[in-house]
Amino acid sequence: MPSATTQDTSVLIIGALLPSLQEAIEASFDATRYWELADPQAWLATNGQRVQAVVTSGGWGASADLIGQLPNLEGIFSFGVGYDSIAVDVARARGVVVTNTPNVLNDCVADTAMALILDALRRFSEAERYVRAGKWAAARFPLATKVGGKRIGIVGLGNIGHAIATRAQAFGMQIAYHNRSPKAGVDYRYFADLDALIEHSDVLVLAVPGGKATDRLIDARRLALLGEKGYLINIARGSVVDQQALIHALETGVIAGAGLDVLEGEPLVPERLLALENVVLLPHMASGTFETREAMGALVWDNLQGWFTQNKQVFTPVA
Ligand code: 8YV
Repeated sequence: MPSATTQDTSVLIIGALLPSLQEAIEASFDATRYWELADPQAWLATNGQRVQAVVTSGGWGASADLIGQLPNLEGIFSFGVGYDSIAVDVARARGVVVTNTPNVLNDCVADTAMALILDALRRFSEAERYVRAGKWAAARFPLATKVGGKRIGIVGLGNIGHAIATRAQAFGMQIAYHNRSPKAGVDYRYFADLDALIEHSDVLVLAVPGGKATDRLIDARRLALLGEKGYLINIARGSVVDQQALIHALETGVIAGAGLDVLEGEPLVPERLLALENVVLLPHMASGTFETREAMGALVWDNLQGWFTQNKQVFTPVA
C-alpha cells in the first residue's frame, strides 16, 4: 500500500480492522481507535469536530447519531459490500461520501453459498458430527438429497447472485431468479413475482442487500411456499428472514433445511437453532479468506487515499 501525506487528517476507526489496513491508516493518518476509547461520548464532544473520515465495516456501520456528531466529516469508508448499517441518506444529505468494497468478494461469497447448498442438502456437516460422535460403526448415516437437477431460485441477481448462478449451473442445477427487473445479458429464467419463484424453487438463495426494503422479506407465509422439500440459503443479512418463523419452520418440517451464514442478532445464536440438525450455521464468514479480505482492505485504502490525496477520487462510492 502506498503511503499518504495526510498526518493531520483525523480518521476515526470504529472497530479493529484487518491488520495491514489498520497499520497503513495508523501510519499515514491521525487515527483514533473508537472501540478502545474509555468514554466515546466525551471524546466525540471534544474531538468530533476534527474528524474528517470514518473507517468502518458492514458490521459496525455508522449511525445518523455518530454522523451528527462529526460536523466536518468528509467520508465514510466501509470494509464490506453491504452498507445497510450506515446511515447513507444522512451522509448523502450532508455531502459525505460513502464507499464500500464491492466485487472483490463475489467469488468467496458465492463459494460460501454453494458450500451451504451442498452441505444443507447432502448433510455433510451433520455427517461429520456423526463420524466424530462415534456413531458410524453402529449404523450407516441416513440418505441425503441430490443437488444436481434441483431448481435454485436466487433472490437478487446482482454480482454475487450471478456468481452463485454460475457455480450452481456447473453443479447441474436449474437456475431461476427474482429481481425488480430482468437482468440484461442473462438467460436464466426470470420471475417478476417473488412468491412464484419460491413456489418454483427447491433451493431458495438470498443474495439481496439488507435494509428496510428487504426487512423480513422471507416470512412464515413464504417459508410455507418453499415447502417441506425446500431449502433456504442466506448469505445476505439476517434481517432478510423472519428468524422466529424460520426456526419454527425448521422445527416443524415446514421446510426441509437451511444454510445460514448470517443471523438476526449475530453473533448470538438462538439455542433453538443450535439444537437443530437440519440447519448449517456459519459465523458470517463468506468473505473471510486471506485473499479476499486483503483485496477488501486494499479497496478501503484506495478510497481513503484517493479522497484525501488524489483530489477526492473514490473508486467505489455507494450509489
Ligand atoms: C462483512 C459482509 O462486511 O461485505 C459484506 O457486506 O457482510 C462481510 O464481508 C465483513 O465480514 C466485515 O464486517
